[in-house]
Amino acid sequence: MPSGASLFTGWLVLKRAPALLALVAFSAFGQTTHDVVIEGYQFVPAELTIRSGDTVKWSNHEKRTSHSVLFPAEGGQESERLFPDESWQRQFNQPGRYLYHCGPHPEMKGVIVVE
Ligand SMILES: [Cu+2]
Repeated sequence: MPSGASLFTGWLVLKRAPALLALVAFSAFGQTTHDVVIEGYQFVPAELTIRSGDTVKWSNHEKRTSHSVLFPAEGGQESERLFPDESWQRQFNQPGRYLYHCGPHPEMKGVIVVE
């Protein structure tokens, strides 16, 4: 990889896209938050890929059903029960596949892939 070429490309990005630069800086500090909606007894999206340091926020959009987010591989670590319009968030700092399901409804499954 010729370093001159990548330097040149980087310079172009810096010059042309301050908004993109801001986005990259935002990600570099691990402050990107991704949304997962809980609706119709489903996690949407069921599979989500994020970067190490990112945060995932689960929001319950049901009319009257409460849910939770439970990670069986981590000793059953579970969020508090989320009632309609409540949310819960977790930051992921280690790469891996984090399978989870809803505590009261184990058939509701999801996975967070941390790269
Ligand atoms: Cu549930």
